[in-house]
Amino acid sequence: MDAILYSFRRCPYAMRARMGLHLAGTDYEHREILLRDKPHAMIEASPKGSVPVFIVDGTVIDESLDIMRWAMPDANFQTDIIEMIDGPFKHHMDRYKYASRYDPEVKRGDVNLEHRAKAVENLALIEKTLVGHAYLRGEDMGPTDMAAFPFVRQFAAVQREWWASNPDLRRTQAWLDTCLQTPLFDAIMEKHPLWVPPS
Ligand SMILES: N[C@@H](CCC(=O)N[C@@H](CS)C(=O)NCC(=O)O)C(=O)O
Repeated sequence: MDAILYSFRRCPYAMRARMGLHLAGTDYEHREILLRDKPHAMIEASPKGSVPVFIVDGTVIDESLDIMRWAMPDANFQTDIIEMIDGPFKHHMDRYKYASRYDPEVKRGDVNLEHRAKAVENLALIEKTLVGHAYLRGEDMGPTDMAAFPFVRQFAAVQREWWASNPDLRRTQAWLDTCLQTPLFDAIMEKHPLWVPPS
């Protein structure tokens, strides 16, 4: 099998893809890229220009969930959670974290607390799902945990003290900490040098 992954270390979509591929024991060439300087070879394979892009035996898979499905064909995703994370949660997180990109009146670096509150409302689904167990579907990390926690990690990192002290998200906080401490997460956060295309 001949496989290549274009990836960016801190991208939550790329993280979920790397977790799937790692668990499946897939042997692939890791090509670390910069979002502001995407290699031609990646754009040629996937003109939409987002990471991750996985190319396996000539087939291009350029959606993170599809890469997870390729790596874990038996994975049974909790679709209500995935849709919340990729839909409204991501929407509100971006507007909370990067408020100035969405409103010219806002100073760079300022956050939007209305969008933060909406994102917290979205996370109530995770908080509720975690009642009685450490992960979203029991005592073992599953595909939905892997697909979701990189985004919650990004959200938590915007205002760490606020996140850690929020009484409405106690189970989600503990779940995130547990996910971050897994050997799987360590493995996929290994640093790679930037890929230099052959000249
Ligand atoms: N729906 C895509 C979204 C991937 C995505 O948006 N990745 C971001 C990085 S986290 C990206 O590459 N954005 C393009 C850019 O910033 O130029 C997937 O699930 O793979």
